[in-house]
Amino acid sequence: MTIKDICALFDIGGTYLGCREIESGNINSTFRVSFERDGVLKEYILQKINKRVFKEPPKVMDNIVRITNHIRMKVLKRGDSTRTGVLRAFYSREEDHPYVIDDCGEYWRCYRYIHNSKTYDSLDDLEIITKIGGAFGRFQEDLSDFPAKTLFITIPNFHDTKKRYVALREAIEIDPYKRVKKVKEQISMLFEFEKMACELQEYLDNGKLPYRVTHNDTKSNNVSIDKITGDVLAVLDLDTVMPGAIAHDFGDAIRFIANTRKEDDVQYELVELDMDKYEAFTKGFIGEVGSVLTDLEKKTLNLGVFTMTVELALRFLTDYILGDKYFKNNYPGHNVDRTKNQIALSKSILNKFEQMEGILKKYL
Ligand code: GN1
Ligand code: MG
Repeated sequence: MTIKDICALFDIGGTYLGCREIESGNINSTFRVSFERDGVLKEYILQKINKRVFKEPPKVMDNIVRITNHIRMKVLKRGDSTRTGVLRAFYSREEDHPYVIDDCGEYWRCYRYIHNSKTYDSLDDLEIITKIGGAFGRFQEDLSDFPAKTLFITIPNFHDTKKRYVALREAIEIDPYKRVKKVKEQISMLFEFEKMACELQEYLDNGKLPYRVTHNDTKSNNVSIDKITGDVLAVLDLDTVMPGAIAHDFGDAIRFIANTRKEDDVQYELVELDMDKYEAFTKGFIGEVGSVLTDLEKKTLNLGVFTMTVELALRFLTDYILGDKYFKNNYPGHNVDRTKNQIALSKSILNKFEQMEGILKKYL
């Protein structure tokens, strides 16, 4: 089936004009498609849901519909006009569900494209970083009364760092592609980080930290920004919204946004935590969600930054050892380069930990 055929299965009208693939995201395939209706250009985001990663796409979509309805209700209550871009999924033309299935059994979803919006794979504008921090903080706030337990777990143990270590150990044991010998140095570094990186999960396991509804993939490119005003339009990519720790969201965002280099940059010696960006994000995030945090949540936010960085290094390395089946790779060894980058960032975070604590205190 062509993209045009798939679009025809959704309840959207008009004449199909064309599509182009959007090369962002390491998991799903995304297309921007254009239609013309009554002389007006209509654009949509069409996404094929990666079934290897998300085993039950209908349940992923069910989570998304419930979450976006909840947020929309909050937006309306606030009368907040700048936040009207909450994602809205189109339904199938024939059936009563917000996805369609193509002739290969693949699941597709379709969202309205948010006009005059952009997303940032990297950015230096501190004001916009603060707004992105605010968007993720507000997301937490808006969902703080959503019944977390009713959400479907789209990827089991997604941010369970202890289990990520177990997975690495198992991969090393099997070593199906004889790759372990090439990454000995990275493996031993990650084991050095293990104790501290597993502390957060300990707090969750023993009930000292609450499970909240978290986004779990808080990269800057998952926030849609108004091209002209720089205001936040919507939080995107809700596939991994599940119960988790606030520190996961804070940590993952800082890991991505405040890295002086991109996530897969190979100039590892230039990889550092940018403290201005750290502060800009923290200011926005805490400003929106600070009032709901428990003492231990506040105390573990920076631990989350370290944890999420180490955890992603673990995931990239485990995927490499097991044959690069999970993340999209642009070239052989891409996952190793990503691992080295995240290890370099983890070291920088440790070096700057006290400084981070000082800044965080200012906003709590
Ligand atoms: C994946 O596909 P994307 O870029 O939204 C991954 C995240 C990682 C990220 C690293 C479902 O996200 O957990 O942090 O790559 N998503 C999933 O770039 O595994
Ligand atoms: Mg994602």
